[in-house]
Amino acid sequence: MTTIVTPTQPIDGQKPGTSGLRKKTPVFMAPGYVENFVQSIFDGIGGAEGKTFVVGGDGRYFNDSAIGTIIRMAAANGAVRVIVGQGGLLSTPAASHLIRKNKTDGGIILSASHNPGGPTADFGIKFNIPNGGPAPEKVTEAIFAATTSIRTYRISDVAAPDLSVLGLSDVDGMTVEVIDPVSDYAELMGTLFDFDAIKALFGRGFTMCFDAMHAVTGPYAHAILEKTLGAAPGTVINGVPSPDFGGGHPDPNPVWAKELVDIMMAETAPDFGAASDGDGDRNMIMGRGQFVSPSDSLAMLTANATHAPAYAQGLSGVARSMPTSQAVDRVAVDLGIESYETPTGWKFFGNLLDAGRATLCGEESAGTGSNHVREKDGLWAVLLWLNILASRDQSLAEISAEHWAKFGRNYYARHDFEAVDTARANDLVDTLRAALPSLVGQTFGPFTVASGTNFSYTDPVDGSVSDNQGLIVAFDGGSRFAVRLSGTGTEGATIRLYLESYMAPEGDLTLPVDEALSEIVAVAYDIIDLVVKTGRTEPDVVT
Ligand code: VG1
Ligand code: CO
Repeated sequence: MTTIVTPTQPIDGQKPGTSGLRKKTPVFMAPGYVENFVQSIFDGIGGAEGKTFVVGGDGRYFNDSAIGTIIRMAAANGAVRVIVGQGGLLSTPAASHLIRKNKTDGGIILSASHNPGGPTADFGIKFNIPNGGPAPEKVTEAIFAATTSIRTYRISDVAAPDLSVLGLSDVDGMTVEVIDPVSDYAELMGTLFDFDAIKALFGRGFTMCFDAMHAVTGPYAHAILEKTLGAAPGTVINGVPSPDFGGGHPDPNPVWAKELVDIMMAETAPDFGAASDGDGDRNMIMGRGQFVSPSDSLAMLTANATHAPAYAQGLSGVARSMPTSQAVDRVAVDLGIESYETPTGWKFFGNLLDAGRATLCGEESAGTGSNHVREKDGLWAVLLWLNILASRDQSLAEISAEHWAKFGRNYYARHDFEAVDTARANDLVDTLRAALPSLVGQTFGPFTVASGTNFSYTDPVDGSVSDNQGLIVAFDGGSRFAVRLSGTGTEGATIRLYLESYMAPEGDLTLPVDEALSEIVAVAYDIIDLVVKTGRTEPDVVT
């Protein structure tokens, strides 16, 4: 029954990236690593005394043990209550909802999202603030500063409770409440969407496949899609969370969700397909024989959101991350609403959502969400699509064809070059940045450079400035490419090259994406001097 004050030393590299601290699992499992970072979270937010936190994760290897440490440290730091998902499970959007619903002081979410899990794979910890969203930069900077000066951490010697048992227990005077991870979230979804219309859709014989990718959304999808909405048993595949995600990458894109892609491309494909990632905040949307790019999905959801009760009164505005295609901007113009372009990472949407300036937000990386929580939300996106399909009573193919016929089509792809030598990746970015002014006005193949931008964002709500958020080369006519380095990787540098080619409504709207992008890919590779700078000729992953 005592708090132990343990001496420690700062550990290098505990700097949160795009979405919290992500490292290889063995790094997190090293003595003192979790302890140092968690103590730094508490120190960085002005202490834990008297506070309440939500704690949960995506169930990956080391999730339960890290949660036990966090509970004992929260108690020793004077927290009064910790709400934790049964089995240590909480999807990221469900955690965001619980933080808001219970008016807590924030939450600690354990996940490396779409990265693989296991003893030699990836792990992550991030802190979310009381609005339910990822800590903004000023908070992550304070946490990082604390990691560089830490001298002690506090931990209780009382064991953490058994997380498989629902209910209340006491750890050194702090209440631990183990809750069902699904029920609050499922109830929230019921308030946003027309569940009766979706039930009727399934009642009409509509079929669907949801791939939970052995990750956290399995229990949520079973409860909502199959039990509540009446989707046929077996609609959810890979629905039992496993610590190593069945040995795969729980990344919902055509590369890693190949099982779903094969199902959706088969002659016997269901009407609708979807997948979510490790921690449940990403989504992939497919129709029969058709993949919908996340950027297009954001645009189509924005154009059709009023079909769902929560958005029936219209949207206040929409926000997308810089590399996300400009498709949604055209919809915003049509709707007469504001559109915002933010840096990569959900933390930049928080102020816009809190201020009521944006209702929907999205990223090209399969993230879409709304003001119902402060994280992107995979199942929410699936349910909004289902609500729209039910209400319009048209196929996804019909809806997307009509969309492109009205707005034109932003053909889009992202090329990732992984585990590039960090010095070479930095040199590529530095060289392009320096060349940006001189590119303007030059012609490359069919493209003339309209602008070259080192993207900087001034938050319209609090005025904070985030510089160096990626490089954009835009061409006359609306096509463009962007380059930035990943802030979630755990090995070397990952170069992300985002490619977008706009086709007006009178052009060919049904081209294969790689064909539509072939010229801009060649021009982009040439301008960034890819082969010379990296030694690579092919991307590792195309999404
Ligand atoms: C990636 C994506 C970004 C996303 C982030 C976290 O970041 O590009 O859009 O917000 O992952 O998503 P980066 O810095 O590697 O490009 V998740 O689902 O990991 O919480
Ligand atoms: Co994720």
